[in-house]
Amino acid sequence: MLHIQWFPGHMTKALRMMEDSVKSVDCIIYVLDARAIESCMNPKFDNIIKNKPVLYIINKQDLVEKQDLQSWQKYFIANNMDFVIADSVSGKQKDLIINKLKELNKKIIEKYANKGAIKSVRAMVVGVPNTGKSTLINSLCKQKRAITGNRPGVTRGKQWVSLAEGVDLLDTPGTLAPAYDDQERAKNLAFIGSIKDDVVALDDLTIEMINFFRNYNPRLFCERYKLEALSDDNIEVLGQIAKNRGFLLNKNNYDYDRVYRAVIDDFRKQKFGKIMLDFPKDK
Ligand SMILES: Nc1nc2c(ncn2[C@@H]2O[C@H](COP(=O)(O)OP(=O)(O)OP(=O)(O)O)[C@@H](O)[C@H]2O)c(=O)[nH]1
Ligand SMILES: [Mg+2]
Repeated sequence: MLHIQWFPGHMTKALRMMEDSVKSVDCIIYVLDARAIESCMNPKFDNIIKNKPVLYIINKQDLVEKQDLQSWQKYFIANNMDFVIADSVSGKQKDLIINKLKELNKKIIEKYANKGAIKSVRAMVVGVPNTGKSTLINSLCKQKRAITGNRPGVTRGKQWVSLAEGVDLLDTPGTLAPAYDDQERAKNLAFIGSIKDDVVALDDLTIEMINFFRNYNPRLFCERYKLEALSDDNIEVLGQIAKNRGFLLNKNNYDYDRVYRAVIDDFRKQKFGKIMLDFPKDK
């Protein structure tokens, strides 16, 4: 069983900073990873964002199948949630996102315009770690202004970035919930690299991945590691992978650490294909 909890001091600080900064912004950009949309919803944000218009960015769309996103599109529409499906590395959705932001803040922009003033839209960008907040900001300003990286906890302080289109964006550090009663969510966040690997037991995480594939599609897993069938015995599966890959400490012992790393990296590098972990519960 996995027991994941990761809430370091910088996240407490970041949430406080967000509570403070939200007073001076017009709207929120809430960045979600398309592979685990539900798990990326952080209840800790609810209170912070409750009085502001929210634009959800379903990011990393390139990592899931288009048809899997359909149920989420329906869900967001049914719940009156504004959203854009995006892949921030490409930055193709720049105009769409800026237009949506202006649409969302139409009233206040018009109010200023009536007085002969130009209002720039101020948006705070929030999300759990590693969803692509800083990458999104860079794609919108077409410059590498915010630091990015494929691990959680890259952004530490707050950073304002101004776009020529009259939009100011506040980058914030990724933050998680202080505790996860629902370890299913925590597990999904660990799968997509939103929780630091140092705080997750890699052997447990790998076993959770094997269990996941046993349900999802055992054939995919077997093909990747050239297994005849997926045994019910997880330790046996780990041994078979080590044997087939030649991960040996010495003649008589498998190098299990290399097995863990291989399975987790393969998942994160889409070596099993495009996998969506969360689907909407209430439709
Ligand atoms: N495939 C794909 N990768 C993306 C996309 N957007 C961001 N990434 C990658 O996701 C990783 C995390 O991106 P960041 O922008 O640093 O994420 P962040 O949300 O700012 O992370 P923290 O600051 O740690 O909270 C990087 O390796 C990005 O290249 C996307 O749309 N598709
Ligand atoms: Mg960042």
